[in-house]
Amino acid sequence: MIKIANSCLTLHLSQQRHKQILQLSYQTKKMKNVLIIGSTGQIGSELTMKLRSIYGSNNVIAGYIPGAEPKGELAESGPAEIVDITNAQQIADAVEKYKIDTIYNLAALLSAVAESKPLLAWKIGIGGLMNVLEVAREKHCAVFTPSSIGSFGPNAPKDGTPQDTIQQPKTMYGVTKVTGELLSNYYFTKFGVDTRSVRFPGLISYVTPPGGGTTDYAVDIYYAAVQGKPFSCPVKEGTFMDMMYMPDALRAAIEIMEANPDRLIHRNSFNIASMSFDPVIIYNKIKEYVPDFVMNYELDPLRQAIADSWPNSLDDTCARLEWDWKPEYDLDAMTRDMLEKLRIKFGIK
Ligand code: AKB
Repeated sequence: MIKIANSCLTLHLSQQRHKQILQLSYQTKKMKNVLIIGSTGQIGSELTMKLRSIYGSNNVIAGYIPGAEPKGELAESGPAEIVDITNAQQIADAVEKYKIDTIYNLAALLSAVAESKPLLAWKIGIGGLMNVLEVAREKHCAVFTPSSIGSFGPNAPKDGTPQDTIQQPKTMYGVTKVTGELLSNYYFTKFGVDTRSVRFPGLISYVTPPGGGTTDYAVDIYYAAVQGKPFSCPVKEGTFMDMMYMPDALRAAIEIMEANPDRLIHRNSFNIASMSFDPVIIYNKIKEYVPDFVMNYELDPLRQAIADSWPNSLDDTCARLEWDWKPEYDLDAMTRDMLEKLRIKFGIK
C-alpha cells in the first residue's frame, strides 16, 4: 500500500519487496515485441513509427480497428493487425501471434467527445483497459496506458499541481483516467504486471490531428496560421493549460517504459510538463512569425467548462527525479517547428 503524500520518497515496504522480486526478471527482459492498440490515432501514428525505428519494423505491431486502417508509411513499414480494445480475444490472439512483451494502450475518447458519449468512453477506457490488463497478466506483458491533465478536477491545486494530490475530476474522461491509474497500480501491486504511465498535457503535432479534445485549439491555431485563415478560439483569454510538443511526448512514453524499475516510486501516472499557456500567449507567439495572423473568440461552453476544471500547470518533479524526465521544446521552439513542418505539409513557401 502506498501512503498518499506529496512526496516522491514515501514507499511502503511491501511494495519495495515486490519490486525486488520483479527486479530480476526486469534485468533480463528487453522490450522488443510491441503491440500498439490505437496505432492510427494522434499519438499512435507517430509512436508506432518511432518505436519501429528503435526496436525494428517487424517487432512493432500496429493494432487498429476497421475503418481506421493504417495508411502510407504506417501501413508499409511493418505488420498491422485488427485489435479492437473491447475484444479481449483479439488482444490475446495478437499478443500470442507476435510474442508481444509490451502493450501501448492508446485507445480512448478525448475529453469533449467523452462528455457526449460517456458510456462508450467507459467501455473503451475502462472495459478496454481491463481486457488489456488481464491479457498482460496472463501473458506477462508490460503495459503503458496514458493518463492526462484531465485526471484532475477543480479541487486539485490549480498551479504547480503536485504528483500526489486530490484528483476528483468532473468529466467522464477524467473519471476514466483516474480509474485507469488506480487499476493499473492495482495490477502492479496485486499481480506484478509492469504497468507505467504519464499524465499527458494537450499534445501538439503537425502529423495526425487530434479529435474531440479540449486542448485541440492549440493544434488548430497553427493550421489556421499557415493557411492564412483567421482563427476562432473556443476557449477564452486567461484559460491556462499544460501543453507539450509531440516529440517530447513520444520520448516520455518510451523513456518511462525503459526506466529502471528500481528508481520508480510512482507508476500510474507521472505528471509531466513542458509549457503552459493561454490563447493570448500562443497567439502572440505565432504572430511573431506570422505578423498578419488574426484570432477572435467563438467560445465553446463545453470545452470552456472542461478547461476551467483542469489545472493551469502540473509539477513534474517526481518524473524528473525518478526517471530523468526533461522536455526539450518550449513554446518558441515548438512554434518554429510547427510552422515550418506545416508549411511543408501544405506546400506553402
Ligand atoms: C483532451 O483535451 O481531451 C486531451 C487531454 C489533455 O487529455 N488532449
